Amino acid sequence: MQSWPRPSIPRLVDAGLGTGPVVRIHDTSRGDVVPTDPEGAARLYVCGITPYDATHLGHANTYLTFDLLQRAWLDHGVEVHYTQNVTDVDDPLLERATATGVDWVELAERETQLFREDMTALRMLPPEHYVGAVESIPLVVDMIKRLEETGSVYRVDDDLYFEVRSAAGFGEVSGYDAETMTRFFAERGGDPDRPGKRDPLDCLLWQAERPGEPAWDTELGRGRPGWHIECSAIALHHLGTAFDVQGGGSDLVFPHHEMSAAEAERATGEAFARAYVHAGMVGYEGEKMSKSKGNLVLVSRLRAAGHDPMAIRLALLAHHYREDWEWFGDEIGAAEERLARWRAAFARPLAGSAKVLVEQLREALANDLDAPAALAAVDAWAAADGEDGEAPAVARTAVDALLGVA
Ligand code: 5CA
Ligand code: ZN
Repeated sequence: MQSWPRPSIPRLVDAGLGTGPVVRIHDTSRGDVVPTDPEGAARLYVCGITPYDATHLGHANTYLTFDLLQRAWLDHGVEVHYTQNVTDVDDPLLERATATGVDWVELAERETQLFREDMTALRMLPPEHYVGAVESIPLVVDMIKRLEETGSVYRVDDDLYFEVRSAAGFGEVSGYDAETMTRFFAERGGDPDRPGKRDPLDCLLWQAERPGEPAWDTELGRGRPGWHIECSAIALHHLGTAFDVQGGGSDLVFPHHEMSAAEAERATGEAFARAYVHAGMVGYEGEKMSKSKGNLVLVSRLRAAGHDPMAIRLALLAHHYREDWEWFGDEIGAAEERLARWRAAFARPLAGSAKVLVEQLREALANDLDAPAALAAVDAWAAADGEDGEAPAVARTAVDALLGVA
């Protein structure tokens, strides 16, 4: 699939400012903030959208988290290889297409295009590989065949299931107990009660054709991929094993990231990712913002109402990425006011020391992407008088490079 255009990103090292520190980030699996240690280049996979409705602020918040991570890595001096998927065939997409009388392919294409436009407006770094589930079916089939060779695949009717407990590390991503796993599995697309399964948590790898639903002819028969294997197969193909970070929102901790990791580990005998990073949930009207509930604040609607995408970015950055928080609407006004203050400060002939600001920004980001601390540092710089007598251009460049706010 086509990705979206890459925003310009200045290199602070070229401005004589050296490089940033080692980036530390919270790994759900270890339950702790840990240093990332990319060997040469950092490899990042982030779970992409299921394109049946437009980008909302929850999505934007999750993708912004991994945009910041990439900016911190780039500033540290490592290259980044970034892959993101699009779940362009799945139950909720097909259900929405049927309910609205739209062709499912058209629906997916339209919403994916709107997502690209929203990501471009928000100056999000694009993935190097932006990959759909449909175009990845051959990868999925290959991976299921590898799993079959390990003896951990079985049939229920004509569907194929993975024995999750055949992976030694199953359970280590989330750390959840059996009861929590079962509850989330049932709530988030799983089928714990299906007769014929060996373990309630075993997950669907391949779904045989259902009447009226799309299916593809493959060596596994006519059907379509399950959800978790989609991300395992795409990530392994484009990034290899033991890549640096598997990312997404915290609603993907279990089952999605647990299952993807178990499948990949069983198929390759190696770890899937080195760290699992999860952004908090953005809520609205008292509940998690979600396409299925319809309580959405769309990025495209905020843009159409004339809000500067950089203010949308700032409104999200005001919350630490791991926080669960609720959108009330007045955040955008506060962010616009902050953006105006910053821009006025950048337009001054002389300003405070940019070196101090750059150091504070780098430390804040390297410390588990502490965006609120970074915003506070820019606020303080903008409020200080210009007695250091420096041109504000360096500070502006740093805010652009590290926070993506132009
Ligand atoms: N296609 C799958 C991932 S393979 C999927 O979860 N798609 S999604 O469209 O439902 O979500 C896309 C991304 O946005 C996921 O990383 C998800 O965790 C995140 N996300 C969804 N809702 C919210 C929310 N309310 N707040 C924060 N992040 C969210
Ligand atoms: Zn995924």
